[in-house]
Amino acid sequence: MDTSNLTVVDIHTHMYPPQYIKILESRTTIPLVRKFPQAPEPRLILLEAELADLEKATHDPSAKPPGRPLTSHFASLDQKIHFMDTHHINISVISLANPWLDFVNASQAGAMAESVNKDFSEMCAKHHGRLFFFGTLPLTAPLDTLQASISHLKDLKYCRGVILGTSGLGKGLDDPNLLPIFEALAKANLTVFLHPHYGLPNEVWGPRASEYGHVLPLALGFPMETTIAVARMYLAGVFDKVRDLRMLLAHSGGTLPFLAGRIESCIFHDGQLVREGKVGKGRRTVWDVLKEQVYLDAVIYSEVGLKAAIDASGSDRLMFGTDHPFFPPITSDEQGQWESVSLNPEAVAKAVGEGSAEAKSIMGANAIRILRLEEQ
Ligand code: 5CU
Repeated sequence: MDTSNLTVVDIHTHMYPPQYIKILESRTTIPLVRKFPQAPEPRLILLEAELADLEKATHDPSAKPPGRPLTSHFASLDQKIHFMDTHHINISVISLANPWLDFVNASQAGAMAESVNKDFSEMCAKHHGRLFFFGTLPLTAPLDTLQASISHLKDLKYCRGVILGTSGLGKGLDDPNLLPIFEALAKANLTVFLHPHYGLPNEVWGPRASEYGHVLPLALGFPMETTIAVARMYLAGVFDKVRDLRMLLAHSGGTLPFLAGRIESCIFHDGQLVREGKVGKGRRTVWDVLKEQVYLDAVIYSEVGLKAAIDASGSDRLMFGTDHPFFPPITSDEQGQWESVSLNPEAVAKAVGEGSAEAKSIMGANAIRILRLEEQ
């Protein structure tokens, strides 16, 4: 798609501030950054599915390097701006990449969140009007620290929401103890960008998993994790209890647009739920929640998935993203065009027509309206 005449907004784009990278360098368990003799750049090891490769490479210098190269794209602001310019991206809403502060102990999480959020604020201020951010929450900290962090984020000029993983306070997003947090976020008008990290248990990938690179955990584990997290929230009634909660789901909602019909059917055919009176008239269905409280990114790389997302939530609720700095080109120059970026505008053009009003909305206008990117 020719994007040169469009306002393009990237709402799914990550960074690790340099001080966060330092913490990863000091760690011995994942997430961590480590150098290996067999690789020119330090390696960033994030996922449980990378543990077997980490173990092998630690003991065998000829084994393939684990994880992914930690290139300058992960921590350099200049590099982010260069990437935006190269891909004609006018505005980016940046967020800390996974696993955020999920591994930080309770006593340090509050201060670390404050410092990471300050780093993001300062990056945005350096590029006023081009950068906004989703803040990071200290989820392992006591509840009052967490509430204080939301109050802090609410007043930060460039903050438009928070990025959240699926573990919540440790028990998932259907945990009743998380309700006051969702209420506070909704009251503060902060959109929750829900992003996966944990995937599915390693056993699911089978004994030959290491032959398949990152494909299974990233292509299937991540979307299933998001789908399960939102389904649990729905079944626990979180969306009804917090009607002003707005969730932006990564990767076009995982598989939720495709599976919503099946989830619905399983609900009204479930004897237990029917007996408990949970399937009565007036119930808001998964479809209702998808159209009223959910936004989806357009990071799905094909018009087939994108059309399902549009059918489920509406083209006025979809927003373009890149997932930078993940998925760099393997064989061409990282400073040039990334195929992982061009696939998504191509999917938008195929799904709704190049130059159409819907394409304009998905590529940028929706994000400007939903995330108030004209307010500065
Ligand atoms: O390549 C990966 O592992 C990832 C990741 O960890 N997080 C993300 O947002 N995209 C890809």
